[in-house]
Amino acid sequence: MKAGFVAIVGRPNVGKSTLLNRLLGQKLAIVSPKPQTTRGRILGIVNRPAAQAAFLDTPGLHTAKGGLNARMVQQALQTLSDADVALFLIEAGSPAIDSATRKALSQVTAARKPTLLVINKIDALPRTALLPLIDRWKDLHAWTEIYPLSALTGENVDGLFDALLKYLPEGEPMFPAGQWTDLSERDLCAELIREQILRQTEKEVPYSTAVVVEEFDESERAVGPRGLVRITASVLVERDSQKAIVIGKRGARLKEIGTRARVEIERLLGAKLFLQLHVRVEPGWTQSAKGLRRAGYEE
Ligand SMILES: Nc1nc2c(ncn2[C@@H]2O[C@H](COP(=O)(O)OP(=O)(O)OP(=O)(O)O)[C@@H](O)[C@H]2O)c(=O)[nH]1
Ligand SMILES: [Mg+2]
Repeated sequence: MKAGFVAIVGRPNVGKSTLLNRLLGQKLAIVSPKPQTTRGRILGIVNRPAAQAAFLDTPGLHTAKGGLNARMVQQALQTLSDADVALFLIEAGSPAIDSATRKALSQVTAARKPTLLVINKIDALPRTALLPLIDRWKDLHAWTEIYPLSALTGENVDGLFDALLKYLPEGEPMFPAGQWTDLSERDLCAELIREQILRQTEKEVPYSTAVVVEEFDESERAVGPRGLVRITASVLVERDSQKAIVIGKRGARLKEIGTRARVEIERLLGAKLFLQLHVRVEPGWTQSAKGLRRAGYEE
């Protein structure tokens, strides 16, 4: 029996969360076209007949100047140092290796873990471009393996799982067979609401927004054929102008955010959802310890 932790690390937006969801075969981590979507460590457990791999999705490694962003990078590096194996994700077709990428690489080197280089998004690359890309990357670190795949289409993802099994330690499963994550339904729901805000707002608004579930009422969850869950959530922003954007003209934006999040949450919970959203200004919450706590980002 093999069992261990696999950290998924890399620069923002390379597809780490998409890969986690693909490995799990269901949606756990939120995904968006904007960088810095993931804000914390996300555990997803995959069981196979003779193996348990506990994948840890992480926030993208970037240059952070304090506050929420520094906390995100810190969590990614901590997760990397706790893991047995690392997957360093890059995206095919990304331009020259810039200084931020070099820094991320040096952080992986410092962690001294067996590390596979995973080249994601090969669906978006002409096949002839892959070999030059591998050439450019192969000597930048002592990779245990180099693995091109597409997290979006699933191409080569099963092969990745088999490839990393050999680097997992021998051991009994760490989590019971039915467990797939350690996130509560409450936190998952907050994330699904935040995902819609990321997708439906622009500029700095996504980065100034947090979602806190204030009330999660399951008293009618077992009632009727599908049951009902009632959620009241606060959307935190940093400024009045951002509040106006999130609410939109006559509340249209907030309504759309709620409608789309509801579809996703009902799928997750297997119940009907009654969702109430309130927008609250919490000045500069991303920059202070107190603000981070209020937004649900405990130390
Ligand atoms: N074409 C293509 N797009 C992909 C692939 N994997 C992910 N994407 C897209 O890349 C964008 C970022 O994906 P995420 O999974 O959120 O990336 P991430 O690395 O988790 O990003 P952060 O959490 O911000 O660090 C999304 O628009 C995805 O749909 C892939 O294999 N091919
Ligand atoms: Mg992510």
